[in-house]
Amino acid sequence: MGITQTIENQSNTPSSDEVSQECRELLTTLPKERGWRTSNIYLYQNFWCQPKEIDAIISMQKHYIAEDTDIIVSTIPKSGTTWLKALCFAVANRRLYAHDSTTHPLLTSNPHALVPFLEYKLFANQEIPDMSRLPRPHLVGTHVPLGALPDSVRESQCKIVYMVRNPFDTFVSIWHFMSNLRPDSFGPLSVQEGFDMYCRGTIGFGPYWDHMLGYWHESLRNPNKVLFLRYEDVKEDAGFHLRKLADFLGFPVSAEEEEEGVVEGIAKMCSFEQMKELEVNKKGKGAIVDFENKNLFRKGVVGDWVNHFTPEMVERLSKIMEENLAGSGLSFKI
Ligand code: PAP
Repeated sequence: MGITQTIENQSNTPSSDEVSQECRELLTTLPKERGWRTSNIYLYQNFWCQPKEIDAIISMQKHYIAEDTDIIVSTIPKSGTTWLKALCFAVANRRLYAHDSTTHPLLTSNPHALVPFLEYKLFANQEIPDMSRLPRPHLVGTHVPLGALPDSVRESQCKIVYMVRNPFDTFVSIWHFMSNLRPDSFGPLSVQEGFDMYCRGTIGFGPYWDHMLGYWHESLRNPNKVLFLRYEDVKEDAGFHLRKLADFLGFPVSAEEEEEGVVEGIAKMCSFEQMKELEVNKKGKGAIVDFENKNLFRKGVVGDWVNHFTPEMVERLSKIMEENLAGSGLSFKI
């Protein structure tokens, strides 16, 4: 990251070994804005993205063919991706790996390593993975808006599990994350600056209101295709939502599993408190890209925004959400 980042900083365009020729040419035609972690982000197919991600997304759009049994875990960054991946992996693989097994993969691997991102891992760095070599059902992650996923996602029977989070907490989480991972040469990012970019939607995969509305509307139209979960609801009653997830994925919880406490066991294994303390999540790195996994575990609570927002920030973001979500039926309790 270090060297290519420096090149990018200097030239304000990605270096030739970082993205494909096709992507480099495309970038010259796209609207651009200042980025949080890269010099620029670009508006590709109506969402904002970093150059390397655009390159991988182009490849994913061409080469990923969703199968009927695939499970796609989708989120806006910092909406509970790590948690949702853990829950989906544990539920979908519970017959292979018992939640109370001392060798459960979630005890030694970060969820992002078990449910790889299409755009950061599988199709990154101009690689085309041989999906047939991955264990089935394929569990993959993405931050890409619904409309930009390949047609096979809509045309196949594959399932999409989406998690949304209150945008106030999501901003706080993104700001902390970006402040930790931003290259030193960029200088610190003030809350005001980050908040302004967030409100304008110029963050990776933003504007987030379009992102959430895309999946929201599809979940209403086609509830067997998209399961729409809220971070706050799952926090409040993980058991209820785990049962819902198991039903949705086609592996309902049996009476025997209920007796064995499987649901409670999975909820506990995937809880913030347990996952944060695992060696792989304290010391490991590289589960998504080349940063320490500990950056994915901060507070894991609902409502931390009250410690960071001024009344002006509350007013501005509330207005944006009201305007953009009006009439959709999607709203957030603040
Ligand atoms: P990503 O999009 O980069 O993968 P993501 O996992 O969505 O990140 O977001 C991290 C947030 O989820 C952090 O929130 P915070 O900054 O408000 O604390 C992180 O603490 C939280 N998180 C991670 N794991 C869990 C978990 N098991 N349960 C609940 N929240 C979690």
